[in-house]
Amino acid sequence: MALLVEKSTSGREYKVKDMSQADFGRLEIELAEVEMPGLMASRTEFGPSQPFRGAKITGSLHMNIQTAVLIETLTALGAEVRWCSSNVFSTQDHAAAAIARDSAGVKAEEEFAKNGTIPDPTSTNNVDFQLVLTIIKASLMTDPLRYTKMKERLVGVSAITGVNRLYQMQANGTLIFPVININNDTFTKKEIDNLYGCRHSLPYGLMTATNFMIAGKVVLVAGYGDVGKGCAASMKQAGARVIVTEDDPTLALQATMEGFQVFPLEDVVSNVDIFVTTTGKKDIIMVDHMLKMKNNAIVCNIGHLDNEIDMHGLKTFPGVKRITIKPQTDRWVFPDTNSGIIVLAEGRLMNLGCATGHPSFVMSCSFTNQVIAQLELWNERSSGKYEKKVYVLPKHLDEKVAALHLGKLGAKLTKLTKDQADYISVPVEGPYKPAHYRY
Ligand code: NAD
Ligand code: 9W1
Repeated sequence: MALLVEKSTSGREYKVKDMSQADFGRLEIELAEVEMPGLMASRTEFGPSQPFRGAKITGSLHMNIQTAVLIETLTALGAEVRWCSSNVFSTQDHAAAAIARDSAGVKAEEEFAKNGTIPDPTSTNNVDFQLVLTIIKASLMTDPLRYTKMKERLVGVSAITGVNRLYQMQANGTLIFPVININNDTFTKKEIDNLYGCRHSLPYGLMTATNFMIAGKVVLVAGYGDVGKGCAASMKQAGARVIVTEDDPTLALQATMEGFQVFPLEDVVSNVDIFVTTTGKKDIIMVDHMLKMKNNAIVCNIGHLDNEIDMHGLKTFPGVKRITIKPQTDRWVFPDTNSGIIVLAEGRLMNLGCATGHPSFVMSCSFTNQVIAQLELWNERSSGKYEKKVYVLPKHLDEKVAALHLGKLGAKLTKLTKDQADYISVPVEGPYKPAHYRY
């Protein structure tokens, strides 16, 4: 495969699919900017002092419109940025083109995204690029420490996925840089992304896939954590009768107090019109359940990867027929009954497969955490504050990210007097922790 790396007028290298989409990308970036107030407020607050002057920031994340606004926030604060798409399917070519043209080195080539390896130099017919690849390969053979040295210059990493692996590296002493982890211990990630992101994109995905009526139907939401709460809330609002499944009695109680019924899947499987999994666990809806479902029941997952729905059991069920209505919407028909179910996004996250993921406002909350974590790591690079460990974002920065999003929504905070602030009527520590602290 030919891999042609080009250079923009300012000398940045890029590889994108279609440079002619840059103007379209710019227009959608401008729409997203207004919806990403935390990122824009960061530009206003930090831009003038150029805190990232001299910093080289490199990222790997879905190269889409929201990420483009993140990249341009980092450059607005003085950083030199290079980006690599993390996934071929999530790359938006117009976003990549606008970034390559205007802001940052971007490599959205499929080869690296697919395999995570440096391509074989002979795989390209671009002589310059062959040379670069050959040099990298050769230096890896003769000087394997080269990249270790590079890593030692690293100031730090802000991470949102792969966090378990980073904790393992910390435990066995192989972590060679500080990490700030923006995960489910961060309120403005967990509560906004998981709850409100999914409350928004579950109905969007369902309507895009089939546009079946939701009002009056029976929807089962498996799991009543934050994702489940968002899903149950939007289905209720759309007029569905919602059943929740839970194994945690506190959350089961909470679901009932919100007016939802709580039953095990087995008890209700033949009465449900739409199944949504949100548990983060595996093997939630198995092929034996599917056999008992109503004709054209919708089965989808908005929880963890593709582990919640038994796609293997379905695919290998003797005599089952798959009818692809359109990409991401399949009707699976069982042989004896001729009754079928509709599986969305092949059992993977339906809000990404059948909808366009979280809205910009939601991503603004997550990404503002990234900016603040990067600033913290860079500002403290010589103070010794951050050792080669994994840190969570301190609460005051979480609060700062939330505060940066209030203005756009017309909200104004109450200020406590010093007296009020010092007055403590309830103990702050207790055995109870909200669900998201139990990870
Ligand atoms: P959470 O831990 O708050 O909630 C999961 C809930 O499922 C818990 O309350 C748990 O008791 C319950 N549960 C576990 N096993 C169950 C089972 N077999 N039956 C019924 N209930 C069960 O987690 P969360 O924040 O709600 O996230 C859930 C999953 O969604 C995670 O894997 C997360 O990574 C993913 N997620 C997806 C998106 C998206 O856009 N699709 C966004 C954020 C998070
Ligand atoms: N993230 N910009 C796929 C996204 C994969 C993805 C994932 C989002 C966004 C949940 C973040 C097919 C963007 C991202 C577009 C896309 C996520 C996993 C976003 C929702 C979370 C495992 N998790 N997210 N927008 N892929 O919507 O960055 O198109």
